Amino acid sequence: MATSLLELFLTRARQAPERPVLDFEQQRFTAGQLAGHVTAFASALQRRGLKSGERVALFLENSPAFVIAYLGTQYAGGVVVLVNTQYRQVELGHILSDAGARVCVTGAAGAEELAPLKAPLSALEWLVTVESPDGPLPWPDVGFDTLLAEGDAHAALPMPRGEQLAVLGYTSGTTGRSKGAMLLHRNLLANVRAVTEAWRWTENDRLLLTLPLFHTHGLMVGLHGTLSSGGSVDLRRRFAAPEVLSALQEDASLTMFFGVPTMYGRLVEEARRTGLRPRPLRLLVSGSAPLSPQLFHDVAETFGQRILERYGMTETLMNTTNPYEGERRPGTVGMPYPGQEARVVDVRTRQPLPDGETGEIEVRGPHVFAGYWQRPDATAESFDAEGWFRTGDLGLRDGDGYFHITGRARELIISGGFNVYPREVEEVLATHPGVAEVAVLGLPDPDFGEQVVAVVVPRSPPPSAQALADFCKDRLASFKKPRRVELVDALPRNALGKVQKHLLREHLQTPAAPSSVQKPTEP
Ligand code: MCA
Ligand code: AMP
Repeated sequence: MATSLLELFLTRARQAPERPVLDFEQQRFTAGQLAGHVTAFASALQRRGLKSGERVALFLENSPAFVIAYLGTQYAGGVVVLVNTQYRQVELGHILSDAGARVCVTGAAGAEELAPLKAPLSALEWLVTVESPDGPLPWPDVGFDTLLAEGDAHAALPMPRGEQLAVLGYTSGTTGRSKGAMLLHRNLLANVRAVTEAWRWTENDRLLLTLPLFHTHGLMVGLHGTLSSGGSVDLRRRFAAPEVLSALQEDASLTMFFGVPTMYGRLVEEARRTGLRPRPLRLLVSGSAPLSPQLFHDVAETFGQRILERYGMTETLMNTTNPYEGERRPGTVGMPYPGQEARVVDVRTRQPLPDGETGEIEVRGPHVFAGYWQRPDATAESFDAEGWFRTGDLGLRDGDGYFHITGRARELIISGGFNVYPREVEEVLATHPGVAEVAVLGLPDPDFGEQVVAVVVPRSPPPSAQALADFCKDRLASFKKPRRVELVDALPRNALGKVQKHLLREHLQTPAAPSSVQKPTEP
């Protein structure tokens, strides 16, 4: 029995080395070729001194190099640290130093972004660069291909054990700083088994994957499912509605597409605009953010297919899914995957609630992570004595056993499937000289689901919305910048001094738009 997803893939690759597994732009990799590169990468890392349990950050776009470095790091016994490619100085400095990453695999732009962080990133010793950097770097670096050539593609290295740490996924920054969710090899394996079983994923499947690999949806659902089922993936650098629609129309070998609701909204628009219709696929999956029943019906009408919506988290991977066979119910996230549990509890008493009543969703099972990296306090707060994990999502289970997500207990904005923690944006904006006080919140957005809005008490002279958006963009990922800024005289606070964001939200959503609203120029 395999003890890791990696072992499952390497075993499959030995059994059927000629099977195509990965297509990217003009390149095709068979399972045997990919396994050879993974093994070479792993053995080269070990030769260069990487020890078991040491962290290797991937700050990389979708590419075969990402897949090789991801699996190769695990085969070398290392721990992968996933980093969103949009992250800038504030996020990079925090994540790479918190994780104590010793190596970072990145491109030329990534290396340039990292360079000013030489001092705070004291654990970082060397870089692997997939493109030649433009100038000198403050760390020694080795080219990706050179590293592969150093390694032995036939080395027989020890397999990671199930209890060993595989990945740190940074998430949930309620304090403004994200925490590393510790995912063990056995978590990855248990969840991918549950997902592939629930969705009847087989070696005959071919997935069109445009989601970023640095997040759970693309990586631990899309890539893991492909590697463990023996199917193949058509991996794209990024999502673009016209290209996806034409691939779905022309390529009869594709059987599945996974996306966030923003992608489906754009695909429907593109289909209506062009009159093009995709061929029916075996499976369309949506997740990472709520899929509105309206969009579910729009896809059904335009594509003739009922999307399967599922619910997951970085800490737990996939939690619940609508049925593959049986009714896919819009506005719900279905039931727990096989071998996993979910329940709804009262937020105060923590007692389980009857069906139909709203509380916090908790989950338990072999897919649930081992805790937050070096944060025993945060870990203890997130679990109860019986091992139930508090998701921070509010919802209910209906009489037929379908879970519905109705809100969030924690402050979180989900914009186009990317998470934005208001506190992190507030902390950055508060350092702007024109800002006396600031509150950040999410408001509905037709494309991204929610948009980031900043309410600012200005100092004189008041800053422009554009100046504040640019200020954020220089320091944080661009998707976190406010798309709307409102200047106010004071923030509403309760008796304890806490900003009453619900009042701000109501005020901002009233049709008579206040005169002080400013919009940064759209990108
Ligand atoms: C890009 N921009 C955004 C977003 N994406 N702004 C707000 N929200 C966004 N999601 C900004 C960029 O910063 C840029 O601004 C401008 O929009 C255009 O950038 P571009 O790269 O062209 O964006 P895009 O191609 O239009 O991207 C939209 C997208 C993307 C394809 C929907 O956001 C995306 O890939 N989302 C998927 C995220 C995902 O995989 N989430 C799963 C997390 P400027 O020009 O000013 O720089 S895992 C998870 O949630 C759990 C586990 C689960 O259940 O799956
Ligand atoms: P992340 O921290 O990036 O892993 O995001 C996880 C969060 O995304 C969950 O806690 C939910 O709030 C949200 N989420 C994921 N899938 C869905 C879904 N299908 N419907 C609503 N929210 C979702």
